[in-house]
Amino acid sequence: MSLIMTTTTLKQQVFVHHVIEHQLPHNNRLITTQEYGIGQAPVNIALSKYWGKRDATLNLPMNSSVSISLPDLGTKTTICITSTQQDAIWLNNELLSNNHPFCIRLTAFLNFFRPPNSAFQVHTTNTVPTAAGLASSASGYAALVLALNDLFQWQLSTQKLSLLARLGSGSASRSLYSGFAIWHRGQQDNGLDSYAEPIDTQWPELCIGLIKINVQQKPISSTTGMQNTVNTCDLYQAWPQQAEKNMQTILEAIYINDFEKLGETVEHNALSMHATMMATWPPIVYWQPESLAAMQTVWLLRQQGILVYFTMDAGPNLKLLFPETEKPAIMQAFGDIQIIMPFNKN
Ligand code: 2P0
Repeated sequence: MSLIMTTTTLKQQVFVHHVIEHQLPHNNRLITTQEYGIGQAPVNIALSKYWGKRDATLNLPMNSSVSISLPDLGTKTTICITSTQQDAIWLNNELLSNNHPFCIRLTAFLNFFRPPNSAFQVHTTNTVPTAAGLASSASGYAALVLALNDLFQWQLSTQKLSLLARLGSGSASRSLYSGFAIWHRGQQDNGLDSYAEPIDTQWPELCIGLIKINVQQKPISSTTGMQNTVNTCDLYQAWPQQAEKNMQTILEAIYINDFEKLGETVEHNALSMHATMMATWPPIVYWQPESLAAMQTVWLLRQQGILVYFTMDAGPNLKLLFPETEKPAIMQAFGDIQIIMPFNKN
């Protein structure tokens, strides 16, 4: 067991070393830092999903994925170095105990960058209203990596920051960018070619609607859930190929602003991912009765000629996609909805 743990850690350390190269702290090298570092990053919603790892140690995905970031919803993090014994981590202005799962995961990540005999003080605040029911590990690790880059003055490229964020949480690789982003699956075992890049196109009419069903902690984490799916779901064999195909279609739709093509593929992709979750053993069902009711409302609206589609992640909440022209109809059908226009600057 300890041998496995050691090998695992080494593999990650080698990865980090390759990404940061000479900027990493060494025992006999003076580390220059700013007094503190700041980072801010948006949440992102996958249009074509990441579900399953080809390497769980380095968070290397089975398939590429495409996302849209939501401006103004995300995480802001400040970090500094202290001479105390242990890291001190504040989440939304609350000091967490060191055995809190959030701290354990964060501290393990910070170990890759820790100067000798030092601890970090981290203040992280989610600008995602909890009511929106959006996951924040993606924006969280992206903001943390940006804050570390600022603290240590690494001056890394965004592509390299995306690699580091991915090590913290796969979907964080996409949260370094505004607008659309593509996270490349990569081919190499060392993980150096699995990073996200921005897609240089805008879609000003595109609206994302957040429908809150339930914001309680999910029954099973994405990390565990996707590993169980890979290990026990026979349907999963078809997933990586479908996901790559869906992603190509979504990219085409984005480039030519074909809303129907985008919506159909996004919704099909999400439901296919949820089918693999349900066919996992023990089963993973993130849906609640209200999730299905909201889906049925979407399907009914489409029958009435309204252009609206949904996507869902590892939770019961729906995210709607629709063009601006459908806003009044959507607001009428779903009272409690938060609408975001990712490319609308006001
Ligand atoms: C996504 N999800 O593409 C998919 C859709 C959830 C469903 O990325 O283990 O929190 O930290 O790499 O990134 C959630 O997975 O998992 C996720 P880890 P992560 O957005």
